[in-house]
Amino acid sequence: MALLPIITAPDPRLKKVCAPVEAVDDETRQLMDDMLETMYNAPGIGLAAPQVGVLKRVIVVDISGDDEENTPLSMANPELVAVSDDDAAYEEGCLSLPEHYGEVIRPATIRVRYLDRENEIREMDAQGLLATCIQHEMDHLDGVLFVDHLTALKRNMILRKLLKAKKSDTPLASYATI
Ligand code: K1U
Ligand code: ZN
Repeated sequence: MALLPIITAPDPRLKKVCAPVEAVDDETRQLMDDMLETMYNAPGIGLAAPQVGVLKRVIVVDISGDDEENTPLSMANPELVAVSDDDAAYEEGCLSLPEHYGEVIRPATIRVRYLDRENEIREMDAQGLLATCIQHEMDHLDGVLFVDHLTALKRNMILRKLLKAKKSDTPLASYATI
C-alpha cells in the first residue's frame, strides 16, 4: 500500500468529470487500497480518486469512530438510485479544502448502486453521516466541491484564502536567486 499526495484547491483536476471504471481489476483494487490508507492517515472519513489526481469514478468511505472497528467501503461507479424527500444539514469539511467548513443540505437517506472491490454490483442504503459522506465523495467525481453548495460569497471567500495559502507556500527554491 502507499500514501498518495492529496490535491488541494484551487486545482483544475478537482473540477473535472471523472471517467467510469470499466471493471474493478487489480489496478483499481490497488488504487482503492492506497486511497483507504491515505484517508486513514489524513485523517478523513472519505476520499475520492480525483483528490489524489486520478480522474476515475472511485471513492472510499469509513465513518467508524476511533474506538470502533474499521468499516471501509470502496466503491467504483457509484450512482444514486433513490433519495429521500427529507433533507439533512451537515457541517462538511474536505481534505482538498483544508481548515474550511460549511453547512450543506443534502437528501437525508440514499440508496447507492456501485461496483465493489470484487467487481460485484451492490446496492446499499445509507443515512446520517454515511449518506452525507457518500454524496460528498460522489460530488467530487463530477468536479463538485462542498463550497459549490454554498453562496457565491462564502465560496469565493474560502477559495481566495486557499489560493493565498498556496501562493505563500511557494518554496524558496522556486524563486530566482539575486
Ligand atoms: O472528501 C474529503 O475530502 C473527505 C472529507 C469527507 C467529509 C467530511 C465531512 C462531511 C462530508 C464528507 C473528510 O473526511 S474531512 C475530515 C473529517 O471530516 C474528519 C476527520 C477526522 C475525524 C473525523 C472527521
Ligand atoms: Zn472532499
